[in-house]
Amino acid sequence: MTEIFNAIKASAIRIRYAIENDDTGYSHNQNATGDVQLKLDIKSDFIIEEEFSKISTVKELASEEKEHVKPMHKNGKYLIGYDPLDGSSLADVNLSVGSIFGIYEDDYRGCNLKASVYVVYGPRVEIVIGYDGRVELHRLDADHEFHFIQLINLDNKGKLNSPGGTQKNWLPHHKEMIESIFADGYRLRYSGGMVPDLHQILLKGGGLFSYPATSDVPKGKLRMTFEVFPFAQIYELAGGQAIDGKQRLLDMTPEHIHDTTPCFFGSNEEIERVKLAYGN
Ligand code: AFP
Repeated sequence: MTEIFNAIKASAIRIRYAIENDDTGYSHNQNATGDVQLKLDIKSDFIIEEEFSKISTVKELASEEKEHVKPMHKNGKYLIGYDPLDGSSLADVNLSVGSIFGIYEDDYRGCNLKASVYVVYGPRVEIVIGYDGRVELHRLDADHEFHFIQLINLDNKGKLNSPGGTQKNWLPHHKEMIESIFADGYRLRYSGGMVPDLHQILLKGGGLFSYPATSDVPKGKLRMTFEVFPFAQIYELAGGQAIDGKQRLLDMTPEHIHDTTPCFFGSNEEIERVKLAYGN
């Protein structure tokens, strides 16, 4: 697993350079979800694939930017689902973006997720690794090396509320829950990039990130394999919870690698409020 983490670190350094120096414009292509791809999406995907191609334990890649899985080494052990540059549309307004990785065995079910990693490309480049029962924060230093900074743990109750989805399309019980959380004094923190938004809640002691079912997008926007399951694992390892409104996200099975799901990530008290609002 260490060589996979090292490949992600090598990719992060190359992607950070691309973000700072390459064209942030749109390509003429669409990904499997129908999003028009940025040149940075394609470049980031290429970098990651190139770094993983050097590792014999990687059996297969499933990228948000590719319709189908890509075989790598037939005797490999791990399947890697990843979003090469999540929130890439924020890069051209100089907001933080990220890369997200789920390292699976056998298939892409939440129960087969063995490790989760995300990279935040912000004022600093940081990597968070959820593995072996803990969540580690590493930071890229001037020597172009990542150094361990701290373990990450969520408080039982937080102060931040990060509500995604088009508000005019929120379902009534969701709207009521979000408003009640703000009425209790929680602070709004939402950039439109799930990586920095979820990273902030983890590092600031907790709260709630939600991207719910809406009247126009009943299955939610965020993808299970590449985005939701890795963050679900990291939030659970940090002492929080991750649900779809009713069930634990990591108990779910995607029918297709690009399947989406409503998702809630947070500290325990906030997730209990979600369960109540969603009729559990
Ligand atoms: P892009 O990758 O298309 O920029 O979308 C980012 C994202 O998938 C995720 O990072 C955000 O949490 C979510 O979309 C924001 O969606 P809204 O723009 O609908 O709030």
